[in-house]
Amino acid sequence: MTVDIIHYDAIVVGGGFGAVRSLYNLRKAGYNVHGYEKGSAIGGVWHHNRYPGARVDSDIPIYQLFLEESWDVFKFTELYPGWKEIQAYFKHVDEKLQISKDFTFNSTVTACHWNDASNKWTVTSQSTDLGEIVSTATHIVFCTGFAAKKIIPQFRNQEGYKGQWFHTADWPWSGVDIKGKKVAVIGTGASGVQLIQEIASEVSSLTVFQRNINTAIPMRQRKLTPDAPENNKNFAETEAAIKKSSAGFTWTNIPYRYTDLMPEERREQLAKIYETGGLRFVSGNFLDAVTNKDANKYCYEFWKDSVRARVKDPRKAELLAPTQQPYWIFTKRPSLEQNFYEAFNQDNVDIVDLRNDSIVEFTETGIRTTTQEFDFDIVVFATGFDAVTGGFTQVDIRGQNGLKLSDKWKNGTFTHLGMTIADMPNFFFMYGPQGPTAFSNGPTCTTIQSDWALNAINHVKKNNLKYIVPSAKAEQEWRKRVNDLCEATLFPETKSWFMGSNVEGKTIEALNYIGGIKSYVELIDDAEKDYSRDFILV
Ligand code: N01
Repeated sequence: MTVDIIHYDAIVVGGGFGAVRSLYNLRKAGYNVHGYEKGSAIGGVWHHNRYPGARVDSDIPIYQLFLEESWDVFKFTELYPGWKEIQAYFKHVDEKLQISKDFTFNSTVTACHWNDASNKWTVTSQSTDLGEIVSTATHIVFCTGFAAKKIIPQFRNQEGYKGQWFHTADWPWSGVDIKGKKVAVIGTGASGVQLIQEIASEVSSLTVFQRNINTAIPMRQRKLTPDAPENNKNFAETEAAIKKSSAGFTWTNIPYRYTDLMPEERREQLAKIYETGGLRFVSGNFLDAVTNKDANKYCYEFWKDSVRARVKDPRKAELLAPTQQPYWIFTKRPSLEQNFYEAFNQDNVDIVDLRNDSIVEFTETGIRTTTQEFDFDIVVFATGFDAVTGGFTQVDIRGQNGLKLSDKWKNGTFTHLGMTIADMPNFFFMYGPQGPTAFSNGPTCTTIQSDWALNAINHVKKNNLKYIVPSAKAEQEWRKRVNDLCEATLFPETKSWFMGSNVEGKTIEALNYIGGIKSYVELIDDAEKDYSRDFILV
């Protein structure tokens, strides 16, 4: 039996903010577009990350789709909504915009191959319901986000462990009964922090395996009523503000360098942003907080003193906020926390310092370290992701002349504008490598990038082109720009997923554009004024 292969003008891969906006944009512009998503509904990371306590750390009103048609109708109940509310929001968006009707869910894209003769992409996906699905497309809009490939470290005898275990990004839909259980959490990134503070009071014991500290910042969560200003902002003003921002927020930075201020002014400025809460303390800090070591040390000292005042046991306090600054603050992603540090004041919560006591192996009943043995009912891997590039290289993507993307990026990532790739015609991606990604919230970054992709696709159509693809030169220049910007900061000195250094063997490089949203918007706007400058148009 032969099955007809369906051809689309564009295929969208993924189901999060970027995919929803891209699909909606393209459909509205008259394209025949279809989406494939591994999960059973739209939502992206919010569909997959359902661990207890998972919540966003960008505040309302900015953490939503900037589509007029869906704006102002959904009223959030918290400034920083949890995963259930964000899933409900996506459901609302779906009812309003009918996104799902153009999606195949439970379907993981495994290959995208460009055909040089037909100038089409062949997309293969594996569906849990329908088996292998093959379709073709003129354009691909790849929206798998930066956290599509989990890291589950392999310890000796892990398979011999008889208890339950999960990665945070794979929390069972049916939930996990953690009440009264002995639980281990490995990892103290954003996922670990959120999980730990949420479950600490429910479990009988919680053992946190910490390798590096998280310099977590107070979230200062609050409830929102439907009438709250955050639920009723002017749509156009908010969108305009985020596009001129540094990190996709509506607030402005401290307009001073550390060196511009007197000691008492420094403290006053820091205290103000710390008290307001949220990521202001991270990306709205002194202008030189990640370039000037003295400024950075000052911020660390401020943060450390604040945390230590909250943790009663001096041993735990020293592990959570060490006297000696362990790395440049802000060069690993700080989380927002609610009662994370107070959780360690409970007798049932303890920390194992993996820098002095490493995990030797799993046993049938738990974990053995160099100095201790533990029994656990549940082990949670809050161990993060092969971030930013892993979601691309785990798919068999092949461009012109059969070039495999994973080969092309073997010794370093090359893109143009963090949205297009030489040798990969009509291929657009967002919230991925060399874009603002880690230094922007998702809705902001994907709003800007999906609109740019739409314009490029329109350009191809309007000019009767077969394809658009960046030149190798443009790509080399963009890579240099991204890496030069990062080199001028303290980021390269820290091991983190920002630099690819959380994955053994991965190239250490700047994976994100660090120049801020405003300058990024200027650069990509400029690029579309004359595509022929940096792109090959055929
Ligand atoms: O992952 P991570 P994440 N043995 O990579 C440790 C976003 N996010 O899922 O620091 C022992 O940050 C690792 O230790 P170290 C957000 O952008 C957002 O938490 O490498 N430990 C680290 O502590 C975030 O940055 C939200 O020394 C091991 C942890 O595991 C990004 O996603 C919520 C280990 C991994 O931390 C990733 O966050 C959640 C090993 N072998 C996530 N391997 C919100 O919106 C790793 N670790 C709030």
